[in-house]
Amino acid sequence: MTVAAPSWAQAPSLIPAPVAATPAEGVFRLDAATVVRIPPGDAEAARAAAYFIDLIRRTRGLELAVSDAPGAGIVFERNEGGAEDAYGLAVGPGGATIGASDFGGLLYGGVSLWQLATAEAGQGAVEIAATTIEDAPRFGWRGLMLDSARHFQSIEMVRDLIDVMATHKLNVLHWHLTDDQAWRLEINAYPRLTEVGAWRQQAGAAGFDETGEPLLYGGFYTQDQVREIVAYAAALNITVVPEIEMPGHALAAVVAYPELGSVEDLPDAVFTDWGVFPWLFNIEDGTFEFLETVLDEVMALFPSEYIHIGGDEAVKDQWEANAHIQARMAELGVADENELQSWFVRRIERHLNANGRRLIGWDEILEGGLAPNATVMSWRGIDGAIEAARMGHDTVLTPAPVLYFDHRQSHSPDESPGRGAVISTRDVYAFDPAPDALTEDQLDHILGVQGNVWTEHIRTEERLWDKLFPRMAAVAELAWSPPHVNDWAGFAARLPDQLDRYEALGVTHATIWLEPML
Ligand code: TNX
Repeated sequence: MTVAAPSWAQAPSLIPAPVAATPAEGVFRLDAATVVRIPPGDAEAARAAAYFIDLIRRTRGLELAVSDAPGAGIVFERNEGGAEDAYGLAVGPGGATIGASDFGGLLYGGVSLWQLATAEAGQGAVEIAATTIEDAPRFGWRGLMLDSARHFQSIEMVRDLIDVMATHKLNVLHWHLTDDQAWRLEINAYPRLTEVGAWRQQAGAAGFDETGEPLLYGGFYTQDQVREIVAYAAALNITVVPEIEMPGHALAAVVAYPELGSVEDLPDAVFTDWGVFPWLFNIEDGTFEFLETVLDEVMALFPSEYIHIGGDEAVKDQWEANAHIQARMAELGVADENELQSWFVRRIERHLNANGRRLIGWDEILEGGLAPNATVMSWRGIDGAIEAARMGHDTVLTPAPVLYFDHRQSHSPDESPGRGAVISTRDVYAFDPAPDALTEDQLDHILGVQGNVWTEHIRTEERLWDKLFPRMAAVAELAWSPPHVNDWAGFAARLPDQLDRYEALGVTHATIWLEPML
């Protein structure tokens, strides 16, 4: 593909920006009479077209007809041999053609055409300048992590988020489902995980109703809801990667089933406070049986290649203080607690691999020796990614604080609560996902880029939207667009249209992002 870097002034209003766009003569008028055409019997093209039609209906109020008969209009067609999720889009006076070899490409071609159709806000018919676009993603992992443990989001919010992710061409929802403060996933074999672990009581008087009964808040996702979400995501080319935290961030599970813990003296309820806590799973066979049973149910629900096992911030004090664990370490011949965590993770990896899945974990899984087939999610900067790639392991970049959406994004006193250090949309955009420290071959181990939204400070869904947008648009461009497109001025020029689209879709977004740009 020849790469003509569009100068930002004349680039089409697409986020993420395409690999190449060439202006052509004329305009295409999209109106209520426009027909969307799909190849007969092509179910994936039908789904991609249905999403396009849905976006047009929601944002321009037009109800477009779909047909599998040849003719003029918007044509979805199949090509042979394109790269994964790649597409071509040709807009001319007579109509538009979207060509791709796979479902992702067809879907994203439709998303791009929808963006061109919404470059001007407003309802009804629209004129789209003729153009030819060739496009393909830079990375295969274009992710967003949602922390549903610290604060619970309704299943409707999760579904809406998936819908908006697809408009950004993002394709991985990493779902943080367990932590010290809650266990959010129904597990049939262990009902107390959600009966006990999904609910919290606020400290002090706020934790009781007027009759003195405890007031609990929280919630969990049933397996039926999860199956629906996974299918909904798959229909938008999004893989849901579940995260089950171990050996640390385990308090909710340990409160529900105290025999899993490493100390006798346990809190009798799930914590309402944030931070790094010492509760770890122990290393008994029964605990591995528990974890493997949980993971079996998880694998049955989530068809993703990767299963995230956490691994972060496991302070080892309880393992150090436990004589039984120390004796077992001597038997196993592991030198210290980091090696014990490595032994733990390897054991879990064998179980996942035996079931045809791959293990991914936070970069602490490097300490004490990386499991043989593990993928590293680098959050403490990018050092973990560099180390992993040099060892020949795959890695995903999600460095704190720059890709951490729990941070405030402005100095405005009106902004909703968040972590102190301000990370603006511009800061996100400035992140370089190709570290100089790596050779070309090592760079191939970078699967992609991900924004993380931790929710300690994000109590309401409205605030969550606000923290996500428009910073998610910047992550989308880092993950999708080739390096030659990276240009803050160009992105900033395309951003107002993106905000109009958010408004048309009913997506709450921050406006204070403009502040650091002025
Ligand atoms: C660190 S990032 C954590 C999370 C917190 C986050 C807050 C990571 C793997 N662990 O438990 O929510 O910081 O920014």
